[in-house]
Amino acid sequence: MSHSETEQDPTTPFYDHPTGGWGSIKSVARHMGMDKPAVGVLETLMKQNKPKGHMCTSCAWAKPASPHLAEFCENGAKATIWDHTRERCGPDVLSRYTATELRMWRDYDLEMLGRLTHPMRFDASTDRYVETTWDAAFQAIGAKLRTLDPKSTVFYASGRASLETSYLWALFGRLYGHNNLPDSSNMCHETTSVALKQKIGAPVGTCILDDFEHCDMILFFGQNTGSNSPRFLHPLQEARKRGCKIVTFNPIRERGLVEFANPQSPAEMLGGKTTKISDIYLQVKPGGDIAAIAGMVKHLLALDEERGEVLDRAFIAQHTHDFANFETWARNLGWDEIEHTSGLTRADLTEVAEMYARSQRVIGVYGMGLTQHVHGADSIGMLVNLLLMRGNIGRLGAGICPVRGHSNVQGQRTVGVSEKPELVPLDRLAEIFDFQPPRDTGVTTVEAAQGIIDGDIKAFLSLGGNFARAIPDQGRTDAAWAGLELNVQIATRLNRSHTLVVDGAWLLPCLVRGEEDMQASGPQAVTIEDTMSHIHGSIGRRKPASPLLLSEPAIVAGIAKATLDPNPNVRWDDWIGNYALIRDLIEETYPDQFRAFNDRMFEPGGFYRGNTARDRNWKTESGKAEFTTPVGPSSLGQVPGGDVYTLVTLRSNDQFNTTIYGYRDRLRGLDTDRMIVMMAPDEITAAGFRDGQGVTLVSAHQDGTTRRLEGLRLMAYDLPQGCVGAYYPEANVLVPLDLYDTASKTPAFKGVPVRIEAA
Ligand SMILES: Nc1nc2c(c(=O)[nH]1)N[C@H]1C(S)=C(S)[C@@H](COP(=O)(O)OP(=O)(O)OC[C@H]3O[C@@H](n4cnc5c(=O)[nH]c(N)nc54)[C@H](O)[C@@H]3O)O[C@H]1N2
Ligand SMILES: Nc1nc2c(c(=O)[nH]1)N[C@H]1C(S)=C(S)[C@@H](COP(=O)(O)OP(=O)(O)OC[C@H]3O[C@@H](n4cnc5c(=O)[nH]c(N)nc54)[C@H](O)[C@@H]3O)O[C@H]1N2
Ligand SMILES: [Mo]
Repeated sequence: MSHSETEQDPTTPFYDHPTGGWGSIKSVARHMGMDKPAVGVLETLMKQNKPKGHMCTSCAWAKPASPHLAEFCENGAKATIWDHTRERCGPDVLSRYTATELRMWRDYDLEMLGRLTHPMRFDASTDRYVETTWDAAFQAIGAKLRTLDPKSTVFYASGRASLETSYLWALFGRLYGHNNLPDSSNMCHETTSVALKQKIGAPVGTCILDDFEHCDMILFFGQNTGSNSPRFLHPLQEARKRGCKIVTFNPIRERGLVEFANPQSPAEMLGGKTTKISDIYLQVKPGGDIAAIAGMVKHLLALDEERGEVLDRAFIAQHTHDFANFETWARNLGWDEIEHTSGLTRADLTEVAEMYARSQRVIGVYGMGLTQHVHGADSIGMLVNLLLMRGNIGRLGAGICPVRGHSNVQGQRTVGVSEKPELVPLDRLAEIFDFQPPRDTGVTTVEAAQGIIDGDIKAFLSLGGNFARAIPDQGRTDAAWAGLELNVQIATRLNRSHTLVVDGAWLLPCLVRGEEDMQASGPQAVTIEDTMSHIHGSIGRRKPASPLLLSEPAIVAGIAKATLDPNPNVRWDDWIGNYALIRDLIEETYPDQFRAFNDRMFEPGGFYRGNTARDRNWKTESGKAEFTTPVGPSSLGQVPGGDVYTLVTLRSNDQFNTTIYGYRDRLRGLDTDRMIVMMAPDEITAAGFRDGQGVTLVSAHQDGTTRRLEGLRLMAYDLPQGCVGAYYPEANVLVPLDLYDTASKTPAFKGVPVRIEAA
């Protein structure tokens, strides 16, 4: 089950084409029929991710300086089609349904109502949204916020809003008086921000696209490229063709990492040819990555002892700290424990270690498979340890490459959307805007949810996203939502979070990135930061879905103006009239990273804001890169036993987070109602069940709370022993709110203990 010579997987009922190939284009075409795209969407797509075009609202993958003719992928196209649907969800549509009814709808059906067109107020007496005006909304929200303790309010952001909007959002929060600025990144790569900061002194990845042209090995941990960052498949395919080795660690054999057909290459498309992507594919147990890497580390130490020159001793001496402790820890580990916890064999792990020892330039890539575990920070730490052993950070063709999620999630943190005041230049803000910024730590996403449950949080303002549906312990917060005094949702389409309402809920519809944003000084551009710290300008050219829509910066400014006392240094109207002034403020706040911001924003490939770790300048406690050693009784990771399984919550190929585009998980060969539990066929039998049987998943987390998800069906699927898979967000009721990475509070969405009951 572990090695990868590719054959048709017998447990995938149908599988038409490899990712990137005709299958993708067909899927997009089918999709277009389904969601009624507005006219001209194909033209919009052809400009996507190109200078003077708009930057895709799907993933955060880098945008190359020389874009392909069509620099978009299947999922980027879906995102654009979704944004530019012909369907409208205006007051006429919303007046037909009560919130109580809408709450019962599927995520897909809510969003299928189409683009929101009017500002709406929730009227508790009729249990419906009713039309309002922008001015009424701003004044009422401002008046309410003025009566509340700022610390009892939360300003959540989902990683899509531009740098300009995000900067204003964070500034508004601080001028108002709190650092309660959690972000979707708290559920995602917060583990990265915390772990990489501690290890190498920079909270983001060190690689840029150029590195992928020079590496000779790539180690892939828990990142599903084919579905979640498909444009990454091009550099991967190129690397493979150069002879670069690729090794993947993932419990599931994800198609995009097995093989790939390039839609930009007529020869591959017409010839039905594909490139094999992974040389070795290891189906590690969920949470078994620390053990897997530890096995490789052990073998490297042995090899170095045997033949020398395997470790980069000069680099270790000059650039790292605490190697000796780490070495002792690794030497003392037993292979039995490593094999048991990782689910992989010593032979496989030593083979990968030998390959690593032969390679000169190695990149470690990772995603949610590492970050969303209770020991997520330790897993990232281990991958960095492995890279440091051979000096693979701060050198062309090598480095650590977290693949971020939302298209501007990294940028939001860069410009101040953070609950951690130590990451924000507060003194500078104090100087520029002449105020006393709050210095106390704000709430993370998990703490915000707990605050809503406990009644400590009175107001929730959401810059995009679908907080109530994306967080753990969905059910528990749903009920508590009614205790809020204010719920403000800035959004494009209706979702579950908009249906959990109280008197005092507002639904404020905004432009999407592809739409023209006209302000006093003319049409505006915005900027975003990709996963490789490059900043790109983005211009929307399409006619807005409704004349009543406002831009995100204008909505933030509208609420802020109605809330705050006047301050001569805070000029909301000027800033909204011309976003270049907001970029000037960003430059003034972060002069090293955003030098000449307005002049450079349309540089092909984006401008690089730099990364100290890439230059081997380690801004850590010791001034060096840190070797870290996992501690604690289950430092290698946990393996559930008896009747308890590790539940991994998964994205399908047909969704963007809680936005469900359709019910086909094409790359995994699944076409279902999403209410499935994937499980290894022999384990289904061993547990006394049968394929297709109706089951209920029950949380095995022992905290006295009952968590159950009924209406599921077992689905035989190629998974390691001891784990099951189910879709996010449907399975979020099973994820305990207090099950998170201890260092960063990122929920452990990939390591949820469950039991299976027959329905
Ligand atoms: N089309 C599309 N694109 C997206 C998104 C989307 O929903 N749809 N979401 C965006 C966002 S916000 C994010 S954060 C990213 C998410 O993108 P990814 O980081 O790829 O996240 P997931 O799809 O949740 O899971 C990643 C992989 O981890 C594997 N895995 C699970 N547990 C483990 C483990 O313990 N170890 C290892 N090694 N692997 C494991 C799973 O099998 C899966 O293949 O994608 C972004 N892009
Ligand atoms: N079980 C489980 N749970 C998870 C995860 C997991 O892997 N497993 N992944 C986690 C991760 S990585 C993330 S990032 C979070 C995602 O959490 P969120 O970012 O909060 O959720 P999304 O589903 O991305 O938000 C979708 C909504 O955003 C709104 N929207 C779309 N475009 C725009 C726009 O341009 N502007 C505005 N204002 N609104 C817009 C629409 O109304 C849409 O309904 O979920 C987390 N939850
Ligand atoms: Mo994410």
